[in-house]
Parts: sequence; C-alpha cells; structure tokens
Amino acid sequence: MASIQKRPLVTDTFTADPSAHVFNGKIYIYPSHDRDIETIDNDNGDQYDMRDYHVYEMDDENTLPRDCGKVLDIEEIPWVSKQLWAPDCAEKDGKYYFYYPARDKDNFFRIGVAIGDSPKGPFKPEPNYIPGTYSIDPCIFPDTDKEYYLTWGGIWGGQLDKYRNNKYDENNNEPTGDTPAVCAKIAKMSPDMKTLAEEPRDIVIVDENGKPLTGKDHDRRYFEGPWLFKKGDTYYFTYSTGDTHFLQWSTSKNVYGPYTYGGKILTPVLGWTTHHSILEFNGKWWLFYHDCEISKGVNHKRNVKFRELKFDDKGGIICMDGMDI
Ligand code: FUB
Repeated sequence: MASIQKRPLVTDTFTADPSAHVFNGKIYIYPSHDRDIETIDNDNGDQYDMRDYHVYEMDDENTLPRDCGKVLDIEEIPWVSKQLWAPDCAEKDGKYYFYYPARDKDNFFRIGVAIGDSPKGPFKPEPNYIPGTYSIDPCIFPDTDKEYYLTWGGIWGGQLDKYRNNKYDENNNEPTGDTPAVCAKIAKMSPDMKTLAEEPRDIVIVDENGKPLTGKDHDRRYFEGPWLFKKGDTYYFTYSTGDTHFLQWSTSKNVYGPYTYGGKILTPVLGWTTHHSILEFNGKWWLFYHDCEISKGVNHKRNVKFRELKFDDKGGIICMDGMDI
C-alpha cells in the first residue's frame, strides 16, 4: 500500500493550520479553509481571508480523509467581521468545543467558541467572543487531570505584540535585542468551556541557561501556532517561529511553564507560514502540518499533510526536513 505521508491530504480545495485529534478511534482534522482567490500578500496576513471551516475524518494513517462538510460559516457568527484563522477542537462530556480566531467588528482578533454534538460538527457559535481573549491560533489542551487549558497568540498580523499584561497599546511592537520575546498565552478554562477561568498568563520559553528567549532570537522565539501535548509526565509546548519558518519544541513539568527550549521539529516548508499539531495514534506519534505544494508556493493557498514524528531516547523530537516532499 502506497504511503499517504508527506502527500497533500486534501486536493479539491486549499487547507491549512491542521489541528488534529483522535476522537472515537478516528483522526479528525480541524484546518483553516484557504480560499482560491487572487489577492495581495503582506506581513499583516491580509491574504488569509477565510470565511468558513470544514472538518476532515481519517479512519487511520493509511486512508485519505473524508470531508465532513461545512461546519461553521462566517455569516453565522454575530461578532466577526473577517478572517477565520487557525481553529482547534476538544471533547468534554460528549460535547465538542470548536475554538477559532477571527477579527471582531473593531478589527481586533479575538477567540470564539462554537459547540456541537459530534466531532464532525456542525458547530453553533456563541453570540460573542470569549471575554479576555485576543490575538489568534487557539489550541485547546485537555490535561490528564481533566482540566482544559487554552493557549493562543500570534505576533505581527496576529496582533499579540501589541499587548503587554493582557492590555492593548497600539505603540507596542515586537521586542528587539536582548529584551525578552513576546510570549504565547495560556489560561485554564471554566467548567462550561465558554469562558477563561483565570487571567491569561505568559508561556515563557527559556534557553539552556534558564534565561527567557530574547526578541532578537528570531530562530527560536515564539511567533504563532502554539500546540500543547503531554507525553508521560512531560508537557511539550511546540510552535512556529514565523519569519524564520521553523517548527520548534520545548518542555516543562508544569503546564504553565517555564518551558525549556529543546530544538527544531521541522525546517522551513514551501510557503511563508508553517503550522502544525501533534498526536499519538496506533502506537505512533504524528505531525500534521501544511505547505504550499499544490499551489507551487502561493502563501495563502496551502495544503494539509502529515508524517510520522519520532523521539530520541531522552524524549527529544527528531528534526525533519520540511522540503522533503
Ligand atoms: O491561516 C492564517 C494564519 O496563518 C494562522 O492563524 C497562522 O498560524 C498562519 O498559519
């Protein structure tokens, strides 16, 4: 049987930012739905002008996914003006909670939740965004103690660098030089999964000397696309470095961190953005990611892929070549 790894999993439309999970013994992929439009391409991310979401269901690692259809449309969400970006989904007590970022009517990115009875959707949006959220790229992490944590954030077009201590100031920018880098955010969810149970905290990533990564360290500092998973008693916080186009990993024994930088997961792929998720299925670990193979490098026309992820005997993730396609 020919392997479907490193191949575009969806070929009839453009898909990106795959958050993948195992629900009821199958893999469900929650991607962004890129549009086949001609548009500008800039550092503000205006080219990522998405308007709906589809869910994909995969029986196993050898079978191409099925499109479960449209699960949420921008017209259904009262608070949103534009740009449905990278989503994620979690199950709790038989309900499925679909988290997604978008710009509100004042042009600020916020995070909303939509709720359904099946991993395939459809999802009914709450009328307003989650109070206290801002920026992009929600990742909802179910911990082994049954608590759920939302992590999120993206700089530049994702606006995270405009915030300090959860407050917006237009004059803030990405730190430079030896100033500590901007951090992704984390907050425990309330039991109803619709609100944050606490003030968002920083996910600090430290270097081998215990010092926070700095603003000038573009090869390692956090940019966007957070993912959180647990292997044994170790939390892995993984993310994209944006303008240097790496996927990176870091570890901690505490879900809130600090996380110690570990190394690269994937070198740059074809296309500007790189975004991923990681899951365990059938006794192996898998990296879901995207590149722009089908569109031959058009940044906002991406395609979701996956491949096996391996750990070394110390728990480090073995780096792979993003151009190995
Ligand atoms: O898909 C739009 C944005 O591009 C995502 O939110 C980012 O993570 C980047 O992949």
